Amino acid sequence: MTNFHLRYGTEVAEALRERRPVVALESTIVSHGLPRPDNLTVARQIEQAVRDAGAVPATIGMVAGELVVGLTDAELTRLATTDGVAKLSVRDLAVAAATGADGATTVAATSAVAAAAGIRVFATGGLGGVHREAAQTFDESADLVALAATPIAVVCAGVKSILDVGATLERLETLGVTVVGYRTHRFPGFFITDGGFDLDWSVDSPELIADVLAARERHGVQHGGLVVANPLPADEQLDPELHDRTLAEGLARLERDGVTGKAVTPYLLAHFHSATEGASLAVNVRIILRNADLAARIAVAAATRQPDAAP
Ligand code: PSU
Ligand code: MN
Repeated sequence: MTNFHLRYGTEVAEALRERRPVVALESTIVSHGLPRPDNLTVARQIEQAVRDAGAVPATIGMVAGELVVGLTDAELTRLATTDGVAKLSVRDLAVAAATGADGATTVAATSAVAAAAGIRVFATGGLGGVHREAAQTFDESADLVALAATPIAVVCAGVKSILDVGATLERLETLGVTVVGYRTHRFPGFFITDGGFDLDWSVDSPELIADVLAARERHGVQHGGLVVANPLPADEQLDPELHDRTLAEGLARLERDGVTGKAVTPYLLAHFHSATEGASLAVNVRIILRNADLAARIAVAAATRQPDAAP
């Protein structure tokens, strides 16, 4: 029978035992969010960015039914390069384990597994959210309700404009998910620096974000996720005109091809990457690496503010 306990990478297990900084990373971005062969290269670069900033990367995924916190390079390669890797949200984890599947974890599943493993910081690209036709389709990412229930800091560049950004922010508010801008009062729109909506809170340093985590833990008041929205500098964003054109075309094709369910997000991402001839990919990679760096710096600061270090 498959091992149904979490399996930790050697380095991750050691770091967690010694209470050194660890950053969780998701695998859906690798298997379903980025095109091959760049996806594997980028996955390795993300881990390196975490290391360069002084933390240990823990990429989370499922290999032959085993839920792994800290994939080996061979396992990462397997999830990045083989066909038939399942996209796993929280509700899929146990079925995938029991059936011995290979799977990549979304923001929802990665957050839940990371929190169970005692990891407090997670870096990703963009969150899932409320889709544009959600009033008819009810298509809202499980990332939102998972974050409502999971105490972890998620560093991201907001949500992609393939979603309804305003509705996503409203739902995050309803669900009690804290959202802070990193050095901004505007919620970023992933490829574009400004997603068009204001934020209540802006924080200026990794240390201050670590203080937010420490305050939550010491208050002992039950909390869900802390979204740290880290925008790309304006001169590095995707050309807004190209962005708008590509988005309109992608949404039209989605409807034409009748794509629904969990295939929607990967379909739109793939359209961006092919239609912009790599421009969106370069921007995407830059976003993830910046988020990995910031998450690692938060984890480093948080390691000096452990929950049980309080008097
Ligand atoms: N948004 C992105 N890139 C991604 C994803 C979202 O900009 O790769 C992935 C993440 O893993 C996220 C998932 O958790 O898609 C959301 O999928 P859905 O909308 O089906 O919940
Ligand atoms: Mn969906």
